[in-house]
Amino acid sequence: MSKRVIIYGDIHGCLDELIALRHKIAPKKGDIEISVGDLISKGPKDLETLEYIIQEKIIVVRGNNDDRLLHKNPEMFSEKQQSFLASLPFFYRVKNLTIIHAGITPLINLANLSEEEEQELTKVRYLDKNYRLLKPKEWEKNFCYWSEVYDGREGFIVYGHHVFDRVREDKYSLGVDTGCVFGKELTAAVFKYSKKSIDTDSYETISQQAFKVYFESKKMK
Ligand SMILES: [Mn+2]
Repeated sequence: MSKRVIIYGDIHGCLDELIALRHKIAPKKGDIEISVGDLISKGPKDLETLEYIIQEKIIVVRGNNDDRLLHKNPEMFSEKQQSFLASLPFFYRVKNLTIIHAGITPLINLANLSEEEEQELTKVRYLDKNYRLLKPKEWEKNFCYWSEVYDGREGFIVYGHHVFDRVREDKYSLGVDTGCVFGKELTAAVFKYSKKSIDTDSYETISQQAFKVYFESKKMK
C-alpha cells in the first residue's frame, strides 16, 4: 500500500478513542500522521495523551486550547511536555496540504505572520464583511465562515477547532473536528501521499465514536 497522510481532528485528551481510531487506520512506516491541535483540555487524559503523541512521533500544529492550558497552568506539565507544547508550529505543510488548527483569513499571509495573526490561526471562525476576524461576542455581525471565502492560495487547508456533525468540505479546505470530547466522534482524514501533488478530491474519512460525553457545552459550535 502506498504512503498516506493521516490527519486527526481535535483530540482533547480522548486518548482511548485516539488509540481505537489508530487501530482501525493501522499506520505503517512511511505514513505521515498529523494532529490539527487541541490535544488537551476538556477531556479525560491530557497528560497521557501528550506522552502518547510525543512517543508515537505524531506531528502537531498548535491549538488555542494547547496554548491556553500551557499559559494558565504550566505546573501541570513536565519540563519536556512544556517545551513540546511551546514548540508547536502554527501551521504545517505536506506538499499542497496545509494543516492549521482553526483556519485563515484573506488578510493573513503564512510567509509573514505577526504574533497576532499566529493567534488568529488558532481561533478564526467567522469574519465580518472586511474579512476581519470576529470575537465570539461579535458573531451577530457574521458575514461568512472563513472557509467560504478562502481561495486556496496557501494550499488545501485541513483544520479542526469548529465542530461539525460530519467533515466539512469546501473547495479548498476540509474541517475534521467532529466533536469527540462532546460525545460525538474522533475523525481522521486520510490522503494518498504523492511526490507531486496530493489529490485532495479522493480522501477517505475514518471515525471512532466517543466512549462517553466528556464535556458539555452550549458553545460547542
Ligand atoms: Mn477544539
